Amino acid sequence: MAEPAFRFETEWVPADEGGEPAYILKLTNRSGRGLEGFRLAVSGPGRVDPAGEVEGGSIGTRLSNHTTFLPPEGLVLQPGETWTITVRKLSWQFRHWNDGARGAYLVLSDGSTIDLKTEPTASRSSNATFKRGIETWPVPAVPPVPVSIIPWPERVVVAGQRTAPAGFAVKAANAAGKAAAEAFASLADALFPADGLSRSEAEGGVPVMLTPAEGLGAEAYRIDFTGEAISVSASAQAGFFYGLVTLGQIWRGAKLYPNAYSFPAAGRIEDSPGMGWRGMHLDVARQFYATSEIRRLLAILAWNKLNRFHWHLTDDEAWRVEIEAYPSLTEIGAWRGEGLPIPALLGTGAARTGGYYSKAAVREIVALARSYGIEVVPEIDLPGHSFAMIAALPELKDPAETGEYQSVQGFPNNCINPAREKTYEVLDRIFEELVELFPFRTIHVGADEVPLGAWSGSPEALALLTELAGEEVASQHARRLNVLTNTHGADDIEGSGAAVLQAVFLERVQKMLAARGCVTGGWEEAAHGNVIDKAMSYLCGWRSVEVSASLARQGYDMVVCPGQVYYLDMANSPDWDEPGASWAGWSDCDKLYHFDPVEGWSEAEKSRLRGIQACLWSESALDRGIADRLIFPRLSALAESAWTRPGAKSFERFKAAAALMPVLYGYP
Ligand code: TNX
Repeated sequence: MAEPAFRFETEWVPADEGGEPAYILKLTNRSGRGLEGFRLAVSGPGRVDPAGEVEGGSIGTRLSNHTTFLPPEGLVLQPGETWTITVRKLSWQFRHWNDGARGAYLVLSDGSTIDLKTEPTASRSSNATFKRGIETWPVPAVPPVPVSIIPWPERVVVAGQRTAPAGFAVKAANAAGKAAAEAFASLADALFPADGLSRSEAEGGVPVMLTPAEGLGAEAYRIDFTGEAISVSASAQAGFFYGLVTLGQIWRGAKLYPNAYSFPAAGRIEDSPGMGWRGMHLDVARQFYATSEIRRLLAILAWNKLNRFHWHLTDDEAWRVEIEAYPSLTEIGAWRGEGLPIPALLGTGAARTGGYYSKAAVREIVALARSYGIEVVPEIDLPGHSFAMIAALPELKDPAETGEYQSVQGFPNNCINPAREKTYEVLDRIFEELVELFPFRTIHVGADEVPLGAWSGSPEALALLTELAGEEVASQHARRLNVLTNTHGADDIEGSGAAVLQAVFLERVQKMLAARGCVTGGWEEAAHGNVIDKAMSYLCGWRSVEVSASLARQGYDMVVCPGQVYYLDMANSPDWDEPGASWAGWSDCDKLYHFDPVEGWSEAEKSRLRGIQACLWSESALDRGIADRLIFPRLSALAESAWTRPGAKSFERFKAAAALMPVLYGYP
């Protein structure tokens, strides 16, 4: 193959080299002609924020992590020459191999573009091979328990062993059992298509009787092994389904590792979940995941007995769900690329990329999830994180707004305006369509990371703020305009004008949803102003277990997901060769498994615990090998923390069966 005409390399010089940290970008002209009048566009998770000092060139445009660099005036990059840019004093150091430029291209004077091959950023502190793909533990010769089950059940008393059945022929006695049998067959088929786990008696399937039982919770089940006979008792579809999943897991252990695991000949398993909310959040805004990927993820969640899918559908970078009333949301908001309202962020190249879920796709996903016992909670992130939404619907902004405020991720003026009637009119129509799509009637409205300076240049918002909090607060707020904030993590806005405005907004939004019979979800900042109805809402606590405890004490229902451990985008280790982020910390599977989400909580606080969830924010998930590495096996450790009572957990037992759990891509 011919040498590419341009070579692009980036390097990170960490502080521990003794000097100042620096980010170095080099463009070499390998073509036969001089290059002039061009710009270099780069993006990746790490960003060249306004604090950065650039040598060797200057900044042309910047939007969040997408930066274009201009060469020095009059530069003609001659064949064989290299143009070097050095950036110092960034607010955030790069810490992992996926942080630097992951996509780059040249924009020529006629507007055309040339994609540049972009190798991950090398670090002077590490020459270790970049890690991607899943690392887990091998199944040991002698596991601590004879049956392979994750999450571990409440009570397992099994004895003896029999040759694992060829597969199961599930027999249902009622409608719930029938639905569970069908869902299990489709799950087994989706995850292990060639195993024949679900098969007819004609094909050697061993009958499994689904027996209706009173007195068990909806997700509880009992399995009885008596010689050749296997039965699963439950009171509802979910219980039957989970009983079958447990049987399937035992079967796979015994089949794949017959010397390590066995299929019991006698005994009983009794099981029910410790927590009611066992979830995973997936950010499909920063990276798009096709319906087929979501389908597989749902199957994996079900195999882990997780029952909530928090679908983060919108953010600054994209709007991913079809809304018939406002087609521009997806026409404009679902795509990024050179020359589009949303630039080529997060390592996507010049070409237009992206996507959205049609209503038909959403319906299919929701129905599939339900058959697997999973409720889908859509998130429409408001009033902040709305750059894409505003790009599509500029009427959500005060037309007289001036100046700039910036979000923690470097998006300018990214909050829809709480002082405009139009805002509520638009939201009402969006909610109307969402409520129809998502039968669980729980809609998460975000409320995270509104910048301290939000709406400080909007006369309409300042007038409303004057009305609500007086002139002093409003004029103080106006002074935040054009002041750079959020430079070292999201600012706490409690007590600020932004918090007052956010609170009136949320109060109204929550009422709109409640009027449609919906529970409102929010990130912990939705508690600012204490305005949302606690009986019709829940919060996701992301800062720490302590913050979640204090919100529970105030009476909020809590889903605990602290960034340091339950954010799957945090890297598995602090090392450069490990992909992910580490702004909230890092956490390997061991740490996640042993983490106590209610450490130090009183009994009263615990009564507000709905459960826990893992969150995958997708800025770092630049390729699917990284996504795999971030999700697995940590997702299963979260699942066991949610289902299994703390006293019954065992990391040794978990590790021994972890390799049997299905994964998304299995890429190296
Ligand atoms: C914070 S914590 C966010 C997201 C980012 C994530 C990256 C919270 C509710 N919001 O917007 O994607 O950090 O880890």
